[in-house]
Amino acid sequence: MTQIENVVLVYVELPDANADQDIYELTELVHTAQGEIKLQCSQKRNSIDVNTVVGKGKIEEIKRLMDMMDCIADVVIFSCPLSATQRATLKKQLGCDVIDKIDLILDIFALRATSAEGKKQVELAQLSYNLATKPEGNFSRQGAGIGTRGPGETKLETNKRAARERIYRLRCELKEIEKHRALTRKQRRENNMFTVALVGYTNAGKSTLFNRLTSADVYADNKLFATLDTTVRRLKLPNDIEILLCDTVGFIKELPHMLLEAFKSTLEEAATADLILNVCDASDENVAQHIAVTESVLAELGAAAPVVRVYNKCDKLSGTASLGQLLGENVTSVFVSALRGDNVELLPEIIERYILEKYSVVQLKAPHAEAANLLALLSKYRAQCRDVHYSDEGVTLRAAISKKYVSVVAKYISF
Ligand SMILES: Nc1nc2c(ncn2[C@@H]2O[C@H](COP(=O)(O)OP(=O)(O)OP(=O)(O)O)[C@@H](O)[C@H]2O)c(=O)[nH]1
Ligand SMILES: [Mg+2]
Repeated sequence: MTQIENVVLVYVELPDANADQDIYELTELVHTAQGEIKLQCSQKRNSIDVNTVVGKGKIEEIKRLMDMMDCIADVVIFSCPLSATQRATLKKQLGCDVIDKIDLILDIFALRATSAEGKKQVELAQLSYNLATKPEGNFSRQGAGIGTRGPGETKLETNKRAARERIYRLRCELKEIEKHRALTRKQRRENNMFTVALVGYTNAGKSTLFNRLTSADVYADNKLFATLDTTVRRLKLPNDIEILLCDTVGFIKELPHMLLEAFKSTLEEAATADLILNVCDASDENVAQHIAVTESVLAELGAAAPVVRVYNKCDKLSGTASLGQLLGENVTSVFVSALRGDNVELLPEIIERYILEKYSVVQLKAPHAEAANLLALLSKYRAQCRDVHYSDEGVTLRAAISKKYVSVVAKYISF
């Protein structure tokens, strides 16, 4: 059982920041990491101080407030990334462990990781971040709270040399897992499976939608980063074409680069999908930013597939004012409530429309003498076959075949 920690939150408001939104998101992150905010301070600044992040006077004020507090703070969390120097200085001046938002996000990922691959990916990201930003001797917090936990509540390696060795080992192990994953992806492609990925900001409702579409039982919760591992399930479309639907890890603003790196192979599922459903929470006033973050991460991952925007949680929508501008954009969009099921049935139809741009669904018929030839052609050109019937006259079936190859079976098409 993880202990609740007392947290002091320090928000640095830089020009162009949206303070309310940033603080709300940070607060949610702290709660998700099982921290309780005892004190919250902020300062507007044009730039970050190289030693103390905020001004010296502000640090003294925070220290004073901390001393006045009844209960002792376990950790001070800064909203901006901290350098090794800043960490050392702040720890000394505040007399308390100091971490940043990236440590916090990594910590949540560590709490969430369940699969062997997920755990290795998170540990790799944590150790890489520690090596890059933490001074020796202050490499990790001394206690056992937010920012010190490795996946599965193991303690993270705190010795730099040992951490480097561990990173090397983790990279090797992940490379092996990635080989297997790449093979599965290749097999899927060879089987001509069309892949659709549910992608989007954390807590948008991807897993809820995934479960509703595929009758799966993926963990969905009102917590940030409920999902870390990609889950793939088959989904049958109205025309009987089968596709693979993937549920993926959620994104967040300023997603730590180490995490993107470490999760590259998992995220590859999204990046290599044939169609991407960008699921967003339409009832969140920051929906525009959430969409932009998701689409920029996808671009960074090199995803080239068309994107359909799925505006979820429409049951909570009171006015569409904040959505007006987005809806003017030239992107296919659909409004659903994954929780209630409203409009969810439209999604298979929309997916099918995209597939039918690439595939033709044809009814085929061949006499017995040519049946083997037809089936061999369909297999060679990786068509999906349905309703195969043998009768006295021969074989009839329905096939979804890539438009590129439909001419190959043209003589067998029957109407
Ligand atoms: N009101 C409402 N709540 C929803 C809807 N869809 C999902 N939720 C709730 O939103 C919360 C997050 O849902 P998840 O499905 O876990 O979201 P996710 O996008 O998979 O989140 P991560 O895995 O953390 O990225 C849960 O509490 C869901 O019950 C919806 O259509 N309406
Ligand atoms: Mg999820």
